[in-house]
Amino acid sequence: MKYIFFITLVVCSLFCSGQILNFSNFHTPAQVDAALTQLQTTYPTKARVITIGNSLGGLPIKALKISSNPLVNDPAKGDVVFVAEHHAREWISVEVALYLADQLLARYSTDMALQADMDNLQIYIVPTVNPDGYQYTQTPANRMWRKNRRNNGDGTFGVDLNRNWGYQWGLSSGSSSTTSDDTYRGTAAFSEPETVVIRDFLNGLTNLKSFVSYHSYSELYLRPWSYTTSDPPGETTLRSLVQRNIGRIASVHGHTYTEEIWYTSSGEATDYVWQEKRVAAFTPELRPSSGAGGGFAPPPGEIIPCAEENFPAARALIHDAARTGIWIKDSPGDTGAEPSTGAFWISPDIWTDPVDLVAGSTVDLHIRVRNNTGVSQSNVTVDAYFTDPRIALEFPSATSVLIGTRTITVPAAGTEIVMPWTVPSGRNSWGELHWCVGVVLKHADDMPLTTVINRTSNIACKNFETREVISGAILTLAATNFLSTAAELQVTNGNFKLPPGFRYEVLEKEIKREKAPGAGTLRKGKLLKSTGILLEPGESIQIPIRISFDGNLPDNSEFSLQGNIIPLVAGKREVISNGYTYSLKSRQ
Ligand code: 0X9
Ligand code: ZN
Repeated sequence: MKYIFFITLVVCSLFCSGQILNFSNFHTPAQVDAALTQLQTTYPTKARVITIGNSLGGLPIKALKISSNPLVNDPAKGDVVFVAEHHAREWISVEVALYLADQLLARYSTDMALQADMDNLQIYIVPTVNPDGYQYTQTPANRMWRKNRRNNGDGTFGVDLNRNWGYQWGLSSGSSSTTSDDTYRGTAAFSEPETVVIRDFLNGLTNLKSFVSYHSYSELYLRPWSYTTSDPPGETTLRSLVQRNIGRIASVHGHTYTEEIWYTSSGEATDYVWQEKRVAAFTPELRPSSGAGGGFAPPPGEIIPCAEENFPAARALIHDAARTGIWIKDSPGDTGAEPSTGAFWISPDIWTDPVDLVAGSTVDLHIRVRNNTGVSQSNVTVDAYFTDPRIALEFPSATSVLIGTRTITVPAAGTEIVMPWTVPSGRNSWGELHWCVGVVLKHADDMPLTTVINRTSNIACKNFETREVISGAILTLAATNFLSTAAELQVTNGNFKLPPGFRYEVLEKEIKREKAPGAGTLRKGKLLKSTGILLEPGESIQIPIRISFDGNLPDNSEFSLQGNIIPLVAGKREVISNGYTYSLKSRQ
């Protein structure tokens, strides 16, 4: 009877949850090694244990590579990296990493959406960044050790590996130079083999998409920057990922992780990754929420619920890294593959109507949103920005300006949206009339993991030349007399009341006239008066008009120059009909 019960349990663990590893207690270092080997043995075609380097004490730093062909590096696939236990005492981070590996492998064969995502990726899971420290904390007296086991040569031990990374290393506000301190940063950036191993491993990947560094505790979901409370470039992109992931975590057991931490840390892992790679890099601080829940040593019963709630957030990042469902072209030849190749500032999916961009005028900005998921996708956010491309080609950035945001449903065939854009006045930082419009597409299930345009199918940009309206600017009014009779062209200010201080002047001496091919004999045009010009049939004219105004035009003041073509009785200045009018408008 006992025997049958045992078999039932085994069958259920294999076929019900698919879980292979045992999470009833924290894994010792030897058990972590055994667990990785067990996953490789169970899934030989999907999982491979690789040693990516050694700790200071000579212990291997291992990664489990999960991929449809783990023995081969496939540069076409995206790389996603999860690491845990920079800090020795943060044992639950090891468990969350192992559980993630176990579940990804277990679900691969039955969850077709996950399988499709995993087939596009190489996922690397490093459960113990700091094996020396992890080993050290196995002795109960050392359970609260945080750092690695560097002999600092002054009777103290340990460098805080999460203060040893090379971006903004050494700031006294976020790390310590005192060797005995828990946040001792080391003698130099990357002085420690453990941070070097992870850094070099990341540098060796061809297509890094995202990086997660698990810590505990407090139930937070942190993003860069860590060294400062200022926002990083790409803040909006990172924040929407954080909020989406927090939502996923909360949906499992109702634990709402928060976004903010109350102190700064410099030389932190995800700061380096965001700065150097511009790929989504997060520091989840796992269970418990406070010291009352056990702090760094929560009861083992917390392992499974903590790992369960963090799985969907990791799963979502994996989906973002693998899919190009909602997308926009970087260039005419872009197929949606990441990264796109060639020029990435010429998106055919971003254009304006009219094409002519007079500074301060409001034009229609058109955006084509593509969908290759085969089904309609709702709640897709489209954010459009413009920016000075000589400062940063990043959307958003500290210098980009939001043009508009729309939340739309994208049918399977894709869609086109239009929003008004007030063309920037003035010149960029290089003195050019040259601006870039960037579009960011976000869907809860398909987010950009980077702000690097050609590395995500969710972001595209297009460079535009503008025309400045400044006092003294010359606009050209062009007209052709398509009538079979001579006509008079009059230039007026239409029905608009010109803003105070605004003037225009027709530059009569610079008028250019030409006969259209096939039109009748060209007679030298005669100026009837300063704004009335005789046009023969088929004759075209370009009239330069200098506009000027005192000071700045008030916001949104409109002016319009109107050309009226009035057919005349041959040889006489006698109006036949009202003719037609057209106009040149702007707004500032
Ligand atoms: O201090 C740390 O290194 C992390 N907290 S812990 O309690 N696990 O030591 C926080 C790192 C902060 N990171 C970001 N804000 N990205
Ligand atoms: Zn930590």
